[in-house]
Amino acid sequence: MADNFSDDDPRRYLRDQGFDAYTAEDHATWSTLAQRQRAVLKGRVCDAFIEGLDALGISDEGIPDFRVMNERLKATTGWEVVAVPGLVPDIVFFKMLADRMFPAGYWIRRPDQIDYIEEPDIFHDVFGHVPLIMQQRYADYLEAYGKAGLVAAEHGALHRLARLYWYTVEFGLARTPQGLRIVGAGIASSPSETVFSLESASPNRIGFKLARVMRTLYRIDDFQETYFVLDHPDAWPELDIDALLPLWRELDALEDLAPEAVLLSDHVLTRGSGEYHAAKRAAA
Ligand code: HBI
Ligand code: FE
Repeated sequence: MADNFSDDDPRRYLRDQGFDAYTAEDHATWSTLAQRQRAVLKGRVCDAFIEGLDALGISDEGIPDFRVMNERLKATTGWEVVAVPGLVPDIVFFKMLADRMFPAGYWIRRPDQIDYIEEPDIFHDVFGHVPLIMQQRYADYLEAYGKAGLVAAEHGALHRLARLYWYTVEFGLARTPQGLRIVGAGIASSPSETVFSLESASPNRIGFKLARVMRTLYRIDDFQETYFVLDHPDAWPELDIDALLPLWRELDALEDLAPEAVLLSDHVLTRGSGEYHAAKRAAA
């Protein structure tokens, strides 16, 4: 066992994917999820996402083998997917990203959990996150995010980094000449949020600004009330530590913003009706 490593040492959390241990049922669960998701993503996710799936051999046929994916990923952006047992501590997560390792759960949900799981499984982590890591700018952004996270941890700014990840890597949208497209893994691995994020009248869709996002609280239990929109599917923010430190100090003097807040200074692409979450609150 890897028990000689300290809690914040990434090596403590590294596992073998155990590819040969997946059952026929596991592979069938993957196929169901991947087929459904590829169909709903057509015309909704950014092109680079589909290109990444194809280039990595992430298919509908069954759970991908990390050894095969990693050959292609390493050759293209120098990244590697590593198997972990579940959520790793924030510091470990940041260290892994800073080292161009993307932690992915290796377990897959049971058939009775097909539409909802509490913790990310291999389908969310690999199908949702890994395709865009074939893009150099995205790969660089994730590495910069990890490095910024390690600094944030020393400056009481972990929450700012978590909000940034949430509203870009997990729930980001982007403008394209063909219209809005999905870039976030939390959306791209969920059939219902794939449709909701782009087509519902309920959520706000607001132009991405780093400081704005770092002030904004988020919901982890339901669809987002606001999606932030990059100018382009490859327009990931620069994370310059020398600029982040003074920014965090400025933001500490300001109130946090509610997930549904809209400011006069926002570039509002869609002002949401809020109807979806209002109905839920009324029913509760
Ligand atoms: N661990 N395996 C795993 N996957 C994540 O996405 C993850 C994590 N630990 C912490 C974390 N995410 C986030 O809270 C960070 O963005 C702060
Ligand atoms: Fe995720």
